[in-house]
Amino acid sequence: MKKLTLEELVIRLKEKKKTLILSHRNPDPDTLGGAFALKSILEALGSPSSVACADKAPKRLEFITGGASLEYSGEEYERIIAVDVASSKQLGELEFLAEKTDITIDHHEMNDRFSDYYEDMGAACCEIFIDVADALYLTDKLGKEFFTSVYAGISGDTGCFRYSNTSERTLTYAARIIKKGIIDFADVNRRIFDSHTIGEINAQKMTYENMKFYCGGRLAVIPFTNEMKESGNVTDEDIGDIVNYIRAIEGVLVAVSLKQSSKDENKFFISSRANGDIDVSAVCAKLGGGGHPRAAGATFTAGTPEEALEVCVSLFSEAIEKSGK
Ligand SMILES: [Mn+2]
Repeated sequence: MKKLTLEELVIRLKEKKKTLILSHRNPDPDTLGGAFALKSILEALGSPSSVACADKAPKRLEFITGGASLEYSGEEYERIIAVDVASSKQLGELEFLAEKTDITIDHHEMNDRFSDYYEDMGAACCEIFIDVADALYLTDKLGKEFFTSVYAGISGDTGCFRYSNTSERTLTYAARIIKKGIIDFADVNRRIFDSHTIGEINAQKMTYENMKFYCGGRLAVIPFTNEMKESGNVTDEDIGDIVNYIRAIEGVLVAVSLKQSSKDENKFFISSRANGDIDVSAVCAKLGGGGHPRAAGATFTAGTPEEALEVCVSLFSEAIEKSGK
């Protein structure tokens, strides 16, 4: 697996090839924004491109996808590029495409590097596509779709420029985009952060009724079993960013949502967030996952939801106790 420089990446992207772009499972604004930004770039360079993802895009992110289906058609492609995908597992049901992936463009510290890769540990993977467009002298030629996608990814991964990953570069790139005057950035922010379906509101209600606290209130966990999802009429998509709600509770250092898989009752998904200096990606790595120090996830197997909760509580409690916070 070769580490590419920006120059090498740009040379590879210039090759005209029918391209499949992959986003990570449970897609967020950064992976979709990055994938569609890359699609704009490749099409400007004469390469027809499609985006695929194991999961459907949430409705509120259709402004990025344009409502396009992200289902993998099984078609043959001359090149596959993964965007914002930290490990082959993150491809979900499209994991079988990992070994066929030519290039991965990513910003996660913990990355499996399952293909040749270009990485830059910026706040959002989408920051990279401004660098790529600059290097290709395309920045002035790309239109509203490209800049809306990039802005969505940057805003999404920085919590609307509130998280500690926000850098001078993040703000400079956002300012460059806003200065163009061609995107409705307030609308993008509203769609990402201030728009919820009834299902999401039901999931929030269920979260406040069922959240559990450990470590003297420093660890908050919301377990979602299939039984709960069914009784509350809540889908996996509705639970997507529920972890941020318990993260907002005063005194909570680590917030975790633990979701039982609808397809396999022994499979569990963890989504974790840290408020302080606790590395949740190191905890998730112990379960085969990864991510960023303050936002990470993992998928693991357990016999029952109770057992999964125990594993999760013991690992995160240990990390909190060790941190001395
Ligand atoms: Mn990202």
